[in-house]
Amino acid sequence: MFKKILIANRGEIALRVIRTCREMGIKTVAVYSTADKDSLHVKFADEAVCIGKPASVDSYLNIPFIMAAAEITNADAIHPGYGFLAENAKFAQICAESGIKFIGPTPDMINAMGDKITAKQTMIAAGVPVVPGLDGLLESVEHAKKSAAEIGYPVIMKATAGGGGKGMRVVWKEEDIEKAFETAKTEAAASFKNDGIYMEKFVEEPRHIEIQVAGDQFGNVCHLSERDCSIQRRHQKLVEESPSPFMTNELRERMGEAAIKAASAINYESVGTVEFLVDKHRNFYFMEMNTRIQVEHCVTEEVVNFDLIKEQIKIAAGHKISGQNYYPMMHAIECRINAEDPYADFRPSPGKITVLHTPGGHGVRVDSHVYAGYVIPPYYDSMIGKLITVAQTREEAIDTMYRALSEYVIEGVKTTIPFHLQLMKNEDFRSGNFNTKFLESFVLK
Ligand code: MV4
Repeated sequence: MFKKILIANRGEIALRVIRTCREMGIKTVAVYSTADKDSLHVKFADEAVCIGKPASVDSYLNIPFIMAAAEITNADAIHPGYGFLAENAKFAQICAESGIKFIGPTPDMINAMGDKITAKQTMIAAGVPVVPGLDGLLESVEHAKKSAAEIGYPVIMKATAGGGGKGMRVVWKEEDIEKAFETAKTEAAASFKNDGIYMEKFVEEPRHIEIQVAGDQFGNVCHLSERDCSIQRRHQKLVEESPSPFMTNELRERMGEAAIKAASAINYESVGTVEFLVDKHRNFYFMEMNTRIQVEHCVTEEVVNFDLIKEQIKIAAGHKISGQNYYPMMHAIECRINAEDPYADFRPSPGKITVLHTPGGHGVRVDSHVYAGYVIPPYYDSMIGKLITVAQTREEAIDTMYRALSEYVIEGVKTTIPFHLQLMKNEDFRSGNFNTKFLESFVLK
């Protein structure tokens, strides 16, 4: 087992990793930017190294500074958390070359899923359902028109280097193809330095349901059931839950098997997530695979009663997994508490938390790095923390969530709590009647 892990991240996920390391008897090294010198991840780690200025490119994305911090502290592994360098194949490669274990998949696995056309072709070969569409890049406007006519409108254009929604264009009729093709290409080139675009059928009003998987270094892969992440706004998830209210035992078996096929196709090692679009007829299609631990991993931890970070570290150290799948025994919901003003288009609201009272009690978990007097810096994402509730039924988990949200007191910054309070009382949400378009028509009172 590792003796000392450097956590190349900040905020709640850095704290989350430190907590598990402490339980496992592993020493921890925090890295931090000058903007984060008073952060809890710095205080709770055994050692801490300042790696630069506030801007991410000068600190949490600066590979040479992070590697230097690992070397001077004699860390034998690096946990990347999510975001920042978590899916950076070059970083994983440099770790390997430096003899420091990257706690995650290999660079080849990251690359196999990082390019979306490659990933889709790999999935087709593995027998995982994908959205019908063009196999390869769009070569020209004419090619796009011809492909769309074959696929049938509506179609969607996506960047092969994209993911998470950037550079996508939905096209409903031929006369809009040219403009969509040009803007998608320009946007992809600007965002990803790769202007490759592909096309597939646009699935209307889909749900976003993802399957948590784990694979070890010996070729064993298992799934840990699903999370429903359909409550999103501009590709930012706000609420996640497990099990999905749309799930059936039969669909879970089929999606679980497909997710295992997806991960096995790239000999996946570590914990990861296979994202699917699910239409109203319960047809499901591979969307992308996230080769990292995700923000919403906690809802899975609560329903299968399993520490995913511990498993991730053990797998990186060469531990064999049982190969058995895990099924939800409870219902868990997670609300992301962000320093944003839900009444002003979710505009970021950084600043000092002057008063803080955190909810507790039966069935309540709070994963957060903030405290009274903490200043949320404007340089990073605006997450204050995650509020997770767990109960025997979905209805009880929602009621516990409403109660816990009501107890939360955060003064000094605006938060997404008023949004979540209203959502927990929304009849469509409560009855499980929602998809990824739900928030487009949600009006905050
Ligand atoms: C789609 C789609 C409909 N049809 N692909 C958005 C993020 C990126 N990973 C893929 N996305 C979508 N791909 C086809 N063929 C709809 C979306 C989509 C979406 C997906 C999941 C959650 C929220 C979403 C919001 C808008 C669009």
